[in-house]
Amino acid sequence: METVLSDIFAVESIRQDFPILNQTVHGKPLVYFDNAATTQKPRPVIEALAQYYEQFNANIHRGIHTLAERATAEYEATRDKAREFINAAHREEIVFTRGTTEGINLVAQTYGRQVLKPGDEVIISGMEHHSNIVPWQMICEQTGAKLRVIPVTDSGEIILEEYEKLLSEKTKIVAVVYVSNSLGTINPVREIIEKAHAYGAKVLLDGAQASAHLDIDVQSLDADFYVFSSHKVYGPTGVGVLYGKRELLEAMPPYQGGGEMIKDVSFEKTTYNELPYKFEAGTPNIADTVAFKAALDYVTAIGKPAVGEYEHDLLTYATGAMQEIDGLRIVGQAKEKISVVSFVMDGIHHQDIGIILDTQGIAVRTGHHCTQPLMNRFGILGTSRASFAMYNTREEIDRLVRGLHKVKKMMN
Ligand code: C6P
Repeated sequence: METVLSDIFAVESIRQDFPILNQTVHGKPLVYFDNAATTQKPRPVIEALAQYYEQFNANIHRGIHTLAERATAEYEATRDKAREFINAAHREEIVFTRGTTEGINLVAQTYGRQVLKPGDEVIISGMEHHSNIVPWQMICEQTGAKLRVIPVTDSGEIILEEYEKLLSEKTKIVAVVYVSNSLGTINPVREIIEKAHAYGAKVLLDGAQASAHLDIDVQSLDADFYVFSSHKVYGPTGVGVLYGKRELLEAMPPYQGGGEMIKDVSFEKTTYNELPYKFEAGTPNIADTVAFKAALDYVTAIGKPAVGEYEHDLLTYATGAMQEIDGLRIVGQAKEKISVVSFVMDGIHHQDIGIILDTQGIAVRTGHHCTQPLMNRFGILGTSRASFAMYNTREEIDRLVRGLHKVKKMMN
């Protein structure tokens, strides 16, 4: 008998760690294929959250009482874990944010505001999420800089030769997505960074989709900024990480003013706190940040290479099976992909696909996935998107395929 990866990877025991998976939707066992939108949470994360509120809820960095000290220690332990998770050199290079979106806005409004002058250029790619488009549009409008866009091929890959043509002495910032949420494309970010650095430009990587699937090493990539969200890495919503090289963060002005980000305040003058607190004004999302560590520990314990290999098997299996469906076209056929399959079906609106699949207990995302310019590039309004995580199985993909046949039957 053929041995498949799912026999080796302990998917059944992993599934036991995710209580939400054990339910029916419309009378059918839930198949959760909306992992690119947000991942489900394993029991250790849920327990860490409850434990925080039951045992050591307090404000951090200010109190000298026992609970405050415990809360501070746990919050800061997440910073150490996040540093390790992306292999940053220093803990103070890890700034907690609300998520990827806030991280990009922070860099645009601090570093961007500081360096961009009229005539300067910011380069993004044609497959960016709106979070990595709009903040740059805003800062370009505010500073007189210009936004340039790297085009994308029909298979959903960045055209590197076009990128090289866009680069010049005017380029100050390159902001690109590591992995596309709509297509699954893994971009050649090492090359993108190298080429930008040759012109003295700094590079921000949107790691929202990469962080749960790929081993991240910001030092080896030589990324200047790297942002991601906890909720896409099996952690709670409302927390994210901005990594920045220390010398860049040190030279940047603060993002928001308030408590915690200061050393001394008088009505005449305020001196700002040291890194990373300079960028963490106000009481942060302590509980979710504490529980985020449990998520990072969980993923680390299973091991991203094993997860990546398993998910790649799911991608190959799903791609093969879905391509067999008459009238179904996969959008995004890059050579390097994570486990995302975006597709359209002849004559059937993506929303109808999503609704009918939901009646089968199958959760997919439909629409433009916050990448409207990319959808325009492909001449479509949106896609249906199945995105797989470490707890998904080949059997669930079989259910998706059967569900899609049902969609065809009902809509034709
Ligand atoms: N993409 C999706 O379904 P936030 O919302 O800040 O956690 O992440 C924003 C974001 C930024 N970049 C990329 C590549 C993303 O995929 C996302 C979130 C979700 O595809 C929700 S639109």
